Amino acid sequence: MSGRGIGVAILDSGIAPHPDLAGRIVASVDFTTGGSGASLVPPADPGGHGTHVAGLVAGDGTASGGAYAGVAPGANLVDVRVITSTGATTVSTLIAGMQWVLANRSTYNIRVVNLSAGAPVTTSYSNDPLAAAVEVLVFAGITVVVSAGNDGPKRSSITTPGSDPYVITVGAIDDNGTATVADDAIASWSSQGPTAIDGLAKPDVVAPGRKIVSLRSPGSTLDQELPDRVVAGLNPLAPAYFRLSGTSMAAPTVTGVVALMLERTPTLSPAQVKQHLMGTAAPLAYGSLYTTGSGLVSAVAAVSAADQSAAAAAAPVSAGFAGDVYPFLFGQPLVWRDLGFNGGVDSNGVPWSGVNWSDITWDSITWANISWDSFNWSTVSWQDMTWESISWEDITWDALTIKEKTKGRKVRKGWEALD
Ligand SMILES: [Ca+2]
Repeated sequence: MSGRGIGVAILDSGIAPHPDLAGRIVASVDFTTGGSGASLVPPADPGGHGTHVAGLVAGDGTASGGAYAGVAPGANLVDVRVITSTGATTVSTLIAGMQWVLANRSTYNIRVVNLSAGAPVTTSYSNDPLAAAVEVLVFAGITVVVSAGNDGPKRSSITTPGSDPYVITVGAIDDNGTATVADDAIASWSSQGPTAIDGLAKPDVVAPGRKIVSLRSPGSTLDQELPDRVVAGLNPLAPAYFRLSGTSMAAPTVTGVVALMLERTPTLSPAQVKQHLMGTAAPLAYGSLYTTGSGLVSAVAAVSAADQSAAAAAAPVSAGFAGDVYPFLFGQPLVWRDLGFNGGVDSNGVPWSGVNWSDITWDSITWANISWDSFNWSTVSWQDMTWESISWEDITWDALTIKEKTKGRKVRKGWEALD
């Protein structure tokens, strides 16, 4: 189990060539230069952030004798460069990257996206263009993993699109550099729920995110700004690793676990992936629903749970779609955390185990019949989604028009040097 055959899109600052990723960066595109970004470019990471993230997902430890390997060392990486060398990006750049992922998901078998970035929540997720964009990917069958943000310990500091209910939002713990959980603690800067405005329970899960060693991009911005973070591998004359802290580092660990789950059980829908991850996460003695969510992700338990559900996962694909849209079907967020939630029944009194997702329709629409690629979102009134009431600028994405509040709106100003 290594994630072999699974395509993982890294929406970040790029991925630098590295011995630990040899032959597995299957495509690179760059949206940071203002062009269409549709053409392939050589792999590179002027920022240094995306390479670190990519290594946590899929590094194989070649340059460290296996000491610093990622979670899914056989997975293929798709480098979607949407963050500049200084760590900045815009809503429209991120959305352009996601659109490319949607259009090219079959070519590279992209099953999971890692987005270690976010912006402050300024509106309900139902009006938020980044949330809309990640939902399009989820509804297309792509699991989206997002960092919670580094704005803790302030309450309600989860960033968007981590604030979206369909993505898997990952907070960080400090594992104190040891394998035992006895000395673990919440990372103070890990963003906390409930989400601003909507009040949703987030993060969904946590993973280690403090002082994490992964791949170095020599000469990149982070490499130059934080020379004390360089870590040697087998060759001390050419240090191949780098130490960083943040929920940016926690999310790709979960993304790697998702790749393993999908290798084992390729039919899993994003909703099933999320259910298994949250259902098998280890509850923590510290933290709370709003700091650590369902708890610490357990790769072995999550992959095992996914495997056991193989028969269920073979059900028609509409089952997954219906699960994804559950909150809109029944008017409340689906809480995956505990199947005993709400007395073990859904809001209609139906036991969770008895819900036959494939029978669910919404306004007489069978989800299986919808092609999300060509779906005309402009005809949908979805939870009072009133794009027009906000002063967005148009971003055309196939049939979906997403409006951006101001042209060039910054999602993030740059990286912080957390420790
Ligand atoms: Ca520990």
